[in-house]
Amino acid sequence: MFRKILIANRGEIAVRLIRACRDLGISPVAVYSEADRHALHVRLADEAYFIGEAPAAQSYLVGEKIIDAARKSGAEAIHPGYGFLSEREWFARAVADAGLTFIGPSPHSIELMGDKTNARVAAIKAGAPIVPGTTEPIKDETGAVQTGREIGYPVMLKASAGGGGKGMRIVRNDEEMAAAFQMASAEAQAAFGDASVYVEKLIERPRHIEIQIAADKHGNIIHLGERECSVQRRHQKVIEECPASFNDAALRERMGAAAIEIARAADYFSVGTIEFLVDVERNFYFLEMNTRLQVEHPVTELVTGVDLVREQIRIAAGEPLAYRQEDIHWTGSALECRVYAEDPANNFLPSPGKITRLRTPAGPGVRDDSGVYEGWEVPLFYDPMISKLATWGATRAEAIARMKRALGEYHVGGIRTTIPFFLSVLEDPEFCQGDIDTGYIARFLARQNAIAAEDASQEELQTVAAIVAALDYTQTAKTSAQADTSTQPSASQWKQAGRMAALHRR
Ligand code: MV4
Repeated sequence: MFRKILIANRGEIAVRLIRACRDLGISPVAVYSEADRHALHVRLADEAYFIGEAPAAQSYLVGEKIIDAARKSGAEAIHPGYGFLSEREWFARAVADAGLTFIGPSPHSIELMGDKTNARVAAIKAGAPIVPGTTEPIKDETGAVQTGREIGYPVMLKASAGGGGKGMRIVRNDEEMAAAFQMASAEAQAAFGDASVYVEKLIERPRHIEIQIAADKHGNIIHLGERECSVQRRHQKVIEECPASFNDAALRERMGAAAIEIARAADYFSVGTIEFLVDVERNFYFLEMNTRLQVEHPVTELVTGVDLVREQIRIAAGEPLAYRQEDIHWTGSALECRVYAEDPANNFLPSPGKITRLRTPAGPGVRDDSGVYEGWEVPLFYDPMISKLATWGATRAEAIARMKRALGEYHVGGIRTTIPFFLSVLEDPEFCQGDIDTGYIARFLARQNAIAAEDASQEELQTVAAIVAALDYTQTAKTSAQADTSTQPSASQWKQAGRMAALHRR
């Protein structure tokens, strides 16, 4: 086993990796940029190396600086976390060339799965279902129309080099195809430097379900069940859960088996995730593979009891998996909310700044993977996620109730966070019934906006009523004074006048 590991990341995931190192008796080494001098991960590590200016392109994305820091510290391995260098095949190769161990899969697996059409070919080889469509890029508009007809509309154009929704276009008929093909190609070229586009059948109202796998360097592969990640906003996951509320043991078994075969076809070792779309009839289709530890791994850990980071480190060190498939059991239900320094009342605008007060939730079934502390300033240079709040319950309803309890305890002063947004989602009957798909959040926000607009027009009406009533009261008072009677305004008139005063204070 390694004696020292360099952690090539920041924020909550760096803290999570440091904790795994401690549990294994390994000394954790941090790296930090100018903006992270006082960050939590730097404080918790045994040593920390400065790697450059705040922009990630000058620090966390510079492989050479990170490998230099590893050499200086005497670390034997580098953990990339997620994002940054985690899925750069050249970095995995450079780490190996420096005589160090990359805690992740081989450069070959990263490269293979990085290309979506290659990944589809690997899935076919594995005998796994893929979304009907092409495994070769489309040549021109004529080819696009022909393919659209063959597959049957509606279809989706996707960038071969893509992911994350860029270069994607829905096409519903021949007439739309030519323009959509041009747009998708141009977008793919701009975003990935590769204009290749392929075609898939459009899956309407799909769920995003992913299978966690773990594979060692001795050919053993297991799956750890699914996570439901359908609750997304603009291709960013917001709430994840394990298990998926619609799932059952039989479907989990089939999806797990498909995921294992796909991992085998990619000669995969390390932990990894196979993404699927699941349609309304519960058919599942391979989408892509993520060749890294994922943000949402804690929900799987809470339900299976497996420490995925520990397994990932053990695998990198060449040890066999500590579990056989029959050792994996799923108990209860877990949810995760990604808490962001963003203002949900202002279209999720980033809200960096100093955390002046911090009270974090705890108690039965609560896990808070945080990267911040009171008095620290959230920098504007990186992803503004400040913590991942996860809860476990014997049932999904209990996990939801505990999440509400935990969010209620959570107080972050000085910056805006997405905590109030989560509280409103957890009150939504559709969410609570598990009635979710990848379009859920867009529909939820549209509904909320409609309610807000209705409230605003109601308030306007009340304001007009208040002005009319107040004018009427002034008239009445004058008349009363003249008539020398002791007319008192009614309680409701006071309320209206109060509303008018409030209007003037705005
Ligand atoms: C799809 C799809 C429907 N049909 N493919 C979006 C990101 C990219 N990785 C895959 N995506 C989708 N591919 C077919 N053939 C719907 C989506 C999709 C989506 C997928 C997963 C999570 C959220 C999503 C939100 C919108 C669309």
